[in-house]
Amino acid sequence: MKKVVLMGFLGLASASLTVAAANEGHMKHHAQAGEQHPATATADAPVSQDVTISSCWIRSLPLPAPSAGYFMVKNSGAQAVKLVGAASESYGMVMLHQTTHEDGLSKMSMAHAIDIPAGSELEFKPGGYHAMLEKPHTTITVGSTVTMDFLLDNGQKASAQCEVKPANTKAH
Ligand SMILES: [Cu+2]
Repeated sequence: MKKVVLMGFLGLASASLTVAAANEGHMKHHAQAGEQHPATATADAPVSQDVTISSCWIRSLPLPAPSAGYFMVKNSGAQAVKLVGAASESYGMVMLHQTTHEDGLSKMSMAHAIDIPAGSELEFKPGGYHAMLEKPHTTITVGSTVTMDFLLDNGQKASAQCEVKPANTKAH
């Protein structure tokens, strides 16, 4: 039962959230998932003219916890797209996650294809969708900028410059 309570705290992202709780929650989550996640390849993908990523920031957490990335996705095109993956040269692995709330508890799960309807925006934010950034190649320092690429189901990508912020940041 203890793990459920910890993950509940994590999803709330409330002022009472401590770094220690976030750290443990993420580690337990990933230890349990046990899935294999192939790294998303974005290097050769053409840049989308319709989909843009803005206001991207990364919550820096102490190692070995993964960091979480938040941003706004905008699809100004006439076609619906799906966000199907993400990658960063600064991390060995980036995954799309969704925190969901049920019966007063929250949990994280993999999000394999996230709909971005034509003309719409979707915010990735604490307590909802987020990018989970694992296996940093170097120390990711607060105040630095990390490039992230987001892969779409049409084979195109959208890129973002993400600002690294302290662990206790609540919103951008
Ligand atoms: Cu996550």
